[in-house]
Amino acid sequence: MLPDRLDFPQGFTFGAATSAYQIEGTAGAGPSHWDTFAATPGNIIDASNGSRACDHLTRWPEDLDLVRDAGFDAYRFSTSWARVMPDGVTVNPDGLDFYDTLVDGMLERGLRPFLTYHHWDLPAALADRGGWQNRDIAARFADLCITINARIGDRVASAATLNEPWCIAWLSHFLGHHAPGLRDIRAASRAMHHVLLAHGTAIQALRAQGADNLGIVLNFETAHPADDTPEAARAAGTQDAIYNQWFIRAVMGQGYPQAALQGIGPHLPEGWQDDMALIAQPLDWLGVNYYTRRLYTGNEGLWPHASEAPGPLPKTQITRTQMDWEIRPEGLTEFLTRLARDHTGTLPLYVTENGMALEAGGGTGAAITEDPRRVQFAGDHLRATLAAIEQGVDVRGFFYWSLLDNYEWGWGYGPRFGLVHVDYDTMTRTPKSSWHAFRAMLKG
Ligand code: PNW
Repeated sequence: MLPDRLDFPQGFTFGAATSAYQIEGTAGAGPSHWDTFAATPGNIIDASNGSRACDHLTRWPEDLDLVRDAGFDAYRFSTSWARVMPDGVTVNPDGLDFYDTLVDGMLERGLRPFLTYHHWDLPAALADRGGWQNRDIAARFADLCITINARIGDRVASAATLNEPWCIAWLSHFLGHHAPGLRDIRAASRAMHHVLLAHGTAIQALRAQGADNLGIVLNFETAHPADDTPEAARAAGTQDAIYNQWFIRAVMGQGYPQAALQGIGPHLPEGWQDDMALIAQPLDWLGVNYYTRRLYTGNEGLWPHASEAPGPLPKTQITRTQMDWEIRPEGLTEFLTRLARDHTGTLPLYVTENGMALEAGGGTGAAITEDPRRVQFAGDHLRATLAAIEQGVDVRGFFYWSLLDNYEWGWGYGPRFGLVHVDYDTMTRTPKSSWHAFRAMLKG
């Protein structure tokens, strides 16, 4: 069961979230480093890519109807860098037109547009010039943001610079699971800094243009020791520093955490300390993505491995999702209260992503529309959000990930996160019971 809408503060925003590369299809966009990564055998478990995805590029009116008809107030989407600037620099007018039309489509349906400027589809031309390892990425990214803001900024309700810089930097350059697929501490360390420099530079440029309601979306994952050895405690601590503290501390002006700086510091670009003030731009809100907890033994090597490489999908279990991610709603309450206490103070927080992968029919052979476990999951995490609000944390909204089943990066099209089922042959959209549950909650 989902909680009652009236349990939430007045004006609390309910939304559904997606990202460009995962749903649009790449027709009309320039090549991105995700196309390159996906074309390399072994990187994507089903060897798929985002070339067609959910064909949102042509089916967006139907998709926005689904957001509206569920009763959501808002829609979180991202702009594709490779669509707006196919070579990373030159503006593609058709790309901007698409987002202009899309935003108008949201407004026509009474939906508030929550924009994310970048959700991982970096133009291949920029990747070829070093991508996030190259300091120049900060200026390039700021240019992207002001170009988009100049066109649609008058109509978006709120904008985030980046989605999940941990994934952009560490998962992609050290763990090698996302584009560009590197396993290199120097590349990773530079990306860990440049991604933040890009954020700060973009916020400053957007403010100069008059933009407001600006934030960033960070991901948080509980890191606990697997046992009571000192090795496990140390590994969980290192992991927490690199995943849950590095970015929030930097953007809040608290400096990089010592436990991560020990290993990363020697590889950071020279003079990085001079960038910290620019990185700590005042923000209007923080986006919190939360999914799971992982346990650490200390046997993971120099750096604890935060993420398993994509592998065969286990059957969804009661306590774990189709991704084999542990279901632990109290972790969301813990992060929201911890963030307010240790980092963000009174800054408004939004849960910008939370959701679960579940095979069609919930793994039980039931109809593809039956996903009672997702209803349970969403209800438990909404109640976990309420618990943080009751403890005084200013949480302003909750966005379910995701509106649609879509391209789950290295996992391809296997995991299904959607409130709406997508048949990848016919592209037919079918609302699941979770979509109906949100509709019942939101429309009363
Ligand atoms: C987030 N990890 O990704 C993204 O914002 C979405 O694009 C994605 O579909 C969603 O969560 C579900 O996975 C993550 O390995 C991907 O720790 C991987 C990790 C974390 C977040």
